[in-house]
Amino acid sequence: MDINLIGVPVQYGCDKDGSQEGPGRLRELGIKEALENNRNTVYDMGNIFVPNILPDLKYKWHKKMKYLNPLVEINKNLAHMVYCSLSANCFPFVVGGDHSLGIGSIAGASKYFDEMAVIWVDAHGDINDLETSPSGNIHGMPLAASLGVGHSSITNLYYEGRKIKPENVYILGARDLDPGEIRLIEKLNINLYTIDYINSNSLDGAVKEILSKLKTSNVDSVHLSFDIDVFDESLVPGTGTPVKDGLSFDEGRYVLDEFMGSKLITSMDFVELNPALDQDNKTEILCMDILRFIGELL
Ligand code: Z70
Ligand code: MN
Ligand code: MN
Ligand code: MN
Repeated sequence: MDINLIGVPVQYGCDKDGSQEGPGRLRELGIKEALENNRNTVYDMGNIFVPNILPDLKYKWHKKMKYLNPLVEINKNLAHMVYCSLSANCFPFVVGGDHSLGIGSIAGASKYFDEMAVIWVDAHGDINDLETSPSGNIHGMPLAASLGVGHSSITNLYYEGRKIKPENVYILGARDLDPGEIRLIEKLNINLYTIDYINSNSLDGAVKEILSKLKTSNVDSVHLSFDIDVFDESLVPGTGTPVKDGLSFDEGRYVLDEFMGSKLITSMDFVELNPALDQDNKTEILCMDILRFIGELL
């Protein structure tokens, strides 16, 4: 398959310096070669343009949502790059950068497909709106925005209206949800597989249930949004918000093996590496191991 590698060197969504170095660092470490093999050709489409905005200006566009207008512009461009990639029969592989880029990748992919599902693999739900967000950081809002909940500049991004239906959303690995996120997940009846659920049932059971629901629903595509903070904090010091009790390396590989191996996945995000926070290159080495594994599955 042909893969379009799309970098989004953005940190405005997490408001923590360093995430913008993710795509560049992963290129230095050979992300293109990691994803490429006999079956795959990787086209490095470069980075989506990210303007330089001084931190003093973060509230210039909205009193709560930080860097709103720059993030809208970046995500609109990303959405179009994802849409054009799919239109040319190329798999969009989007590398962050922080998770605010999920707004653009889901907008672009959902415009191309009729009925898209989203699997959100993350320690967080990223399903806050501007009212429930404790931080004003837009990387905590992409899933809500894609469901049509939140500020209209992000819910109507790239095209008017909601991008995905709640019954087509699957959250896996969550263990740091805000009260407002739990309320919205319950209200919309979103498929939620928390670490608590996984520990009292099984990871295998959760993954198999997601796959069986996907196969029996009428979805024609699945976007996999993978936040590396789903891994346990001990494995990923180089991410903005490490959280305890996360997945082991083997569990992360298992999840990817099952999802990518199912051949249902039609686009993907790989986000939240922050090279500036890494310790002994631990996180970037893990990322490259995971990316080589993904390359074998694509
Ligand atoms: C919190 C918020 C978040 C990632 C932190 C945190 C969100 N729920 N997402 N790190 N990747 O600010 O909305
Ligand atoms: Mn996230
Ligand atoms: Mn659609
Ligand atoms: Mn996260």
